[in-house]
Formats: sequence, structure tokens, C-alpha cells
Amino acid sequence: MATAARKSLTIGLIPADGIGKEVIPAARTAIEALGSDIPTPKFVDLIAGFETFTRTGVALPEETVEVLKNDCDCALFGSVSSPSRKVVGYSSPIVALRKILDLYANIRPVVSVSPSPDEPSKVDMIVVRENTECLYVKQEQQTFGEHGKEARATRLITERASTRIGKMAFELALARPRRHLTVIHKSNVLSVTDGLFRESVRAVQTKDPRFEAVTVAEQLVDSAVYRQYFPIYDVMVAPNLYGDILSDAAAALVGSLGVVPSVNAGDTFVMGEPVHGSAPDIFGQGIANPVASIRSAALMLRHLGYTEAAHRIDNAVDSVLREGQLLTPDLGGTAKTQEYHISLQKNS
Ligand code: GGG
Repeated sequence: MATAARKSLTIGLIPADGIGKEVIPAARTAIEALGSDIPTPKFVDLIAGFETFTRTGVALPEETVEVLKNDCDCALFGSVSSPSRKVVGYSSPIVALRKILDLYANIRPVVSVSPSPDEPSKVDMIVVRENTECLYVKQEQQTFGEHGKEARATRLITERASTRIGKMAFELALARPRRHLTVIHKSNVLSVTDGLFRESVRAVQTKDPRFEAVTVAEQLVDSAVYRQYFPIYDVMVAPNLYGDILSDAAAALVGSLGVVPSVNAGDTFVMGEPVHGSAPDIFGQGIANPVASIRSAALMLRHLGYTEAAHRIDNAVDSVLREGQLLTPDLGGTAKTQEYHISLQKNS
């Protein structure tokens, strides 16, 4: 997505549930602190989530979708608290938004902060998660069989979705120094669905001569989780569920789920989103780590072509983490989310 010559940048803010409401304002402050590095940002507050559902009966109001589609250049989403039981009439708004806006790639960089800016990061990889299908098509049924209750879910893998996520992953790998891509699957068991994913991603390389420069490997998802502990991966591409699990597991390598950002990207729209959930256990205490959201804002801006602005945000966050003065409890400190606002405003 190239930088358009925009005078202003309209950003939809959907904090949704739990700590999303605490960390998205910090991302907004980080964007505001950029000054003239980006077109004047205009923020539009939008609602969605389980709390919205309990209040209004709708988890993703039509107005939120329409404003995103018609008025916004990009968006930031916080976190959602979907219940673990079936609630009649409720469906996850983030899963729906990714589909409605066709944000088919969830790009999740997992990068550690090195002790000094001259040293390379020990962990530096990107999990590219297919974002629209797999088990997240949410076609589940419960029936009664000979031995009692039976539950089934449809797992949809298509050539189209696997090809376009494959292309996105190849582009990302091509732009990195190592130019290495690992296709994650479990096609020794799921030879039809994961087999199609694997074949479709691999076929992308044969259709574009630029991608010959990328070294392609494969890894079964279970061993991939283990092997993430060794610095072998560069870009990993995975079906939806594996990508979700792999990136949460990888967060352990960089200290906390609270520092891992993502963007949900399509061909015409991008939405930043921290990888973490709504963390009801700490919601309301003001101690949520805003780093993942702040870095998600940077990723979103980078995706739109505002590379310098994205650098500025990332460098500021790197310095803060290096200094170790402003660490929230997930990173072993006592800092409050609010202290990030003050620091971002002071350093702008
Ligand atoms: N920001 C990521 C997030 O909200 N994670 C929680 C999650 O995945 N929830 C699933 C859902 O409620 O749809």
C-alpha cells in the first residue's frame, strides 16, 4: 500500500473490551506525538466487543463497519473478550471485521530488543497468519450420536486464500536480509487441508521469478513451536489457527505477550492490533503494557508507507525498554500504562 498524498489521516479507534480500552489511547498518544511526520491524524472512536453486545445486543454495530469502510484510512483495534461458551446471538467482532474488510493477512513480527542499538536482535521473525478461514469460519455443530453428544467443526482451506497469504509472505521474506520462508502445516495428518495450504504457498514461488531469491523450508506446526526457541526462523506462514498459537508462543521469547504487535492487512485497508487479548485479570488496574499497541500503530503506519514515522515510534519504544525504567509488571517492573503517555508526550 503506497503512501497517498494525504492532507489528513483518518484512523478508526476500536478499543473493544478489557485492557484494549487502556492501551489503544497510548497508541493514539504515540501517533499524535509524531507531529508533521504524518498527515494530520483525525481519530474516530468506534465501538465493538462483548461489552457492546451486552449493552446493545450487537457485537459489531453496522455503523462501526460503515465508518471504517467509508471514512477511515486505517484503524487500530484493541482486544475482545469473547466468552468460552456459546452465547446466542454473539459472534466475535474481530473475526467478523477481518472477513468483512477482507484483511486476509495477520502479520505478527516477534522481535527482541537488543542491549544496544548496534547489536542485532536475538529474536527477529515474522509470523504471517492467514486471517479469513481455517477453523475460524466458525461452522460448528453439535449433534447426538450413538455414544452421546458429538461436535464438529468445518476447517476451510482454499487455494485462493492460501495463495494470497503465500504471496504476502514471499513479499515480506524478499524484503528481509535472510530471505527465508518456512511454511507451517501438519500435512502428515491433515493431508487434504494442510496439503492444499502447503502446495498453494509453494506454487507462489514458481509463478514469480523474484521469489526465486527466497529459500523455502517446511515445518510441522508442533515441532515449529519447539524450534522457535532456536534462531532458525525468519518469516513463517501458517493457516489461521496455527498462526494464532505460534505467535502467542513466540511472545514468550521476547518477554511478554504485551510487547507483540500485529497488523491485519488486506489490499486496500490495514488495521493495527496488539496480539494480546483483553486480560480481564488486570483490566482496571492501569498496569496493562501498551507497547504492543504502540508498536501496532507503527506497523500500521509502515504498511501505509510512513516508514520514518514508524521508525520514530519503534526507536522510542526500543529506548524505553533498553533503559528499563518504564517496565509494566508483565516485564518485571512497576510502571503504569499512564506513564507511557507522559513519556511519549515529553519525548515528542
Ligand atoms: N487483540 C487480540 C485479541 O483480542 N485476542 C483475543 C481473541 O483472540 N479473542 C478471540 C475473540 O474473542 O474473537
